[in-house]
Amino acid sequence: MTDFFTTVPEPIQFEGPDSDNPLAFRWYDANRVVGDKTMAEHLRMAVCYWHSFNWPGNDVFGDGTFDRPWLGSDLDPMAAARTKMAAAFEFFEKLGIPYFCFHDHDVSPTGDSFAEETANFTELAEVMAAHMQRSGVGLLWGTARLFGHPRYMAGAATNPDPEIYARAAAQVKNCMDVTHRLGGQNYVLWGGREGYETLLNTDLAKELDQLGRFLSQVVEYKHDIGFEGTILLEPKPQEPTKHQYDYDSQSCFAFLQRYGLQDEVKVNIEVNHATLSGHDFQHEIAMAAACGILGSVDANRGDDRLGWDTDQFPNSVEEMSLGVYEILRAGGFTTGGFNFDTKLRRMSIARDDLFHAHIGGMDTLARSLLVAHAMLEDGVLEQRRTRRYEGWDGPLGSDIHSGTGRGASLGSLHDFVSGSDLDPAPTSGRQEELENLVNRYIEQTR
Ligand code: XUL
Ligand code: CO
Repeated sequence: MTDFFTTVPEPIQFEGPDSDNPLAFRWYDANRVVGDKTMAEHLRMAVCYWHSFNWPGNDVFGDGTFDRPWLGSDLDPMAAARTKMAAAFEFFEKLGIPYFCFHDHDVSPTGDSFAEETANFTELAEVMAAHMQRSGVGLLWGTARLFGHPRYMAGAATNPDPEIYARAAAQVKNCMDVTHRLGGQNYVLWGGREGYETLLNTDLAKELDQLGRFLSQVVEYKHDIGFEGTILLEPKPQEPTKHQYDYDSQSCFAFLQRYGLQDEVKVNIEVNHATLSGHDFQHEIAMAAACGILGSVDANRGDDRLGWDTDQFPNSVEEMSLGVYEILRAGGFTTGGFNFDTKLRRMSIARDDLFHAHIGGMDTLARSLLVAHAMLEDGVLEQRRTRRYEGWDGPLGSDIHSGTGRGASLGSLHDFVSGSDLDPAPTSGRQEELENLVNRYIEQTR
């Protein structure tokens, strides 16, 4: 271990809910068994490289505020990348997190040409492999930064210029190779520039076809190299562009079906992106699960008062419990997990702020897992939901679904209703009682 995070000399330990040690876990006990898996296996948490190690703490109005000595422009870029990597792995190990995630350009300098970019990345991938081997920290996912460089200002796959599509494809090939080499569990595509600023200069239909073609080529390449991880789209409705094509889970599903990719690609749902698209996190998870495309999660939340991606650490057990409940109902993660695509606030400039932030996020998810598991295990919510639909298990429901008997057509349903004194009574949805029930689990679960 290096000694960048000197104020946190030892790995973070679990001390239980009554601990008042701010540098201890109160809920995340990696080996605690919850149902059929440990907490670590359920949550599969990851630190993101970009906000934690690559972002200097600048915003559109002000310069960087953070103490990240490897970000100086006067440094040798390859040496700086190695220093940054050593500090990142020191952090992962001291935090005791099982995974991390990166963009190609977070871990490797771009250089002056594509050849140099490729050589740098290939070299640093081996350094990363050695850190992973030594520390046991795994790669949850890799992704290519197809939105930072000016060449991508009008999109990567959806660019009006096919040469830019080609440049993006080459970059993604490199990044998939490295992700595969490092045993990555998933490969992510977030289309920050795959959208438009104005329809006046945009051929929307052409751009959708380009995006569909790009994703098909990614899937083909995955099979060519034998990558066994999952390809994930990360929905977001807007920011940086006015409109992004991967708007939310439901529109991603429609897009995947249109290009025949619904069995090949899943979604990486971000809490803050869910709320930006006008949905609850719980909704996005439930929708993806219903469509069979639930893959992974970026756990960062937004701020109710701000209409952009603030990328804050999760701290609402209520919000996360409802999301984790839907994840468990869907059978839990397979290759996916919870990535902290989270930013410190710009004034959190002490080195150990990064620990406090992740400890809080990890404890929030651990506690949410306990609540969600208790709700599912007791089965009361599921029984209530099942009972609400039980008519559909009867003869009328099955006639409608199978298109037989009374349910064969609108005409046969009309005959059925006309020939009977049918007058179905509405029943209560009991929302408030159910919400109180959820609060009881939150209060009582230990
Ligand atoms: C941007 C975002 C990205 C993706 C990876 O809003 O969430 O960091 O997670 O490119
Ligand atoms: Co994200």
